Amino acid sequence: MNRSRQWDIFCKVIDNHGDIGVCWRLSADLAARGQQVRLWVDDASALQWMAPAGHAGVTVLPWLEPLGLNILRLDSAPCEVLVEAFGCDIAPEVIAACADRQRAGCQKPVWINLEYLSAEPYVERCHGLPSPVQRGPVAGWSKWFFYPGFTPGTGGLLREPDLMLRQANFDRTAWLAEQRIEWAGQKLVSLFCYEPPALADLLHQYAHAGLGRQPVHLLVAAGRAASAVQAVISDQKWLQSMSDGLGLLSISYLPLLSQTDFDHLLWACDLNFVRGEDSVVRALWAGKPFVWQIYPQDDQAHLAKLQAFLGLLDAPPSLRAFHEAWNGPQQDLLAMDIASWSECIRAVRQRLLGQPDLGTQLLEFVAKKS
Ligand code: TRH
Repeated sequence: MNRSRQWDIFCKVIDNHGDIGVCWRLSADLAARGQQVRLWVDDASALQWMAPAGHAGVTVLPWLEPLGLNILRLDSAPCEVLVEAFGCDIAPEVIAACADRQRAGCQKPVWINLEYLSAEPYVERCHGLPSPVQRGPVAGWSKWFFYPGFTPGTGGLLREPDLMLRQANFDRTAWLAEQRIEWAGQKLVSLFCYEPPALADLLHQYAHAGLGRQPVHLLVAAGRAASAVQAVISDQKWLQSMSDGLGLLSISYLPLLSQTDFDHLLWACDLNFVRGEDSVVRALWAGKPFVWQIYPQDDQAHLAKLQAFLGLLDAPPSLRAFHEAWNGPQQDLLAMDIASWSECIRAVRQRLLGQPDLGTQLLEFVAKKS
């Protein structure tokens, strides 16, 4: 059923790293399962640090308009599966090339519209539905909506087959030494966020009270998280509130890590702050307590998405309240009840591990629709 197929995955980078992060992870996962993948992306620059070694079976191609000579690759290895990530419209030349090949007697490709992740109920309703193409060279074909998700009625979550084994064999002390992170046994907390208004309060809490009264070593991700922390600790008003310097808090600023090392970071920490679509799933698999800063949308649609996610977690009241504060306009945070958060995340992880992952489900879906 899972014979090797030629996949063409299309990705437009809107902002941040989630679009390319998900598309790369999916490409690498499919290739590791014996599939051939061409990843067409309009801005591949982040792959230099996210996936410096590339992956056998994945070819990254620039998605420029028009596609020019690269389109010829579709002749040498015709497309069998088209994946349009997050509603990006696939280049018309590609569709035209697929139509030509079908007229020449080839099978039409399975066309997948890979959607954003949400725990909201519409996901189960819409997963797997067809969207007939009305016009153009492929009128009458269907695109299939494929929704990642957290319940058995959805497309599942990206989870490489060897992930749990790698995690079980992970050596935190060795990894920290490799990263040249000086660690003297403090609680390790990773921070990957946008600019949460409550960040100043979080740093204040850690400096004064640590985490459960123990010193905290904060590992700050490169980019917006690092800039946000630096903005807080260089603020005069904040500094004045810190009579003892940083007290129980120490900070390391990380370089941009590969996706593999980003996972290692989440496995190494006692608490993870993550953001966006991809890192929240990785935090779930890490199985450590975490706090999610959801990607904010102008129409506030993210707030319903956040509530649905907290419902899915069956989050204890303190985890719910903390998320609301971390994602809201307020500046004050509440206490962190790490023990109950750990229990909650471990239970969800266990449940999710019992469901088929996204790569497995996608392969089955494509085999059925071929
Ligand atoms: O970067 P993000 O905020 O991306 C966002 C969200 O996905 C959002 O839902 C989407 O709509 C928007 O992009 C367009 O967060 P996310 O999704 O966690 O993606 C970050 C990726 O970067 C993830 O694959 C992990 C990776 N990463 C590394 O590989 N190394 C690093 O050092 C860091 C900080 C991140």
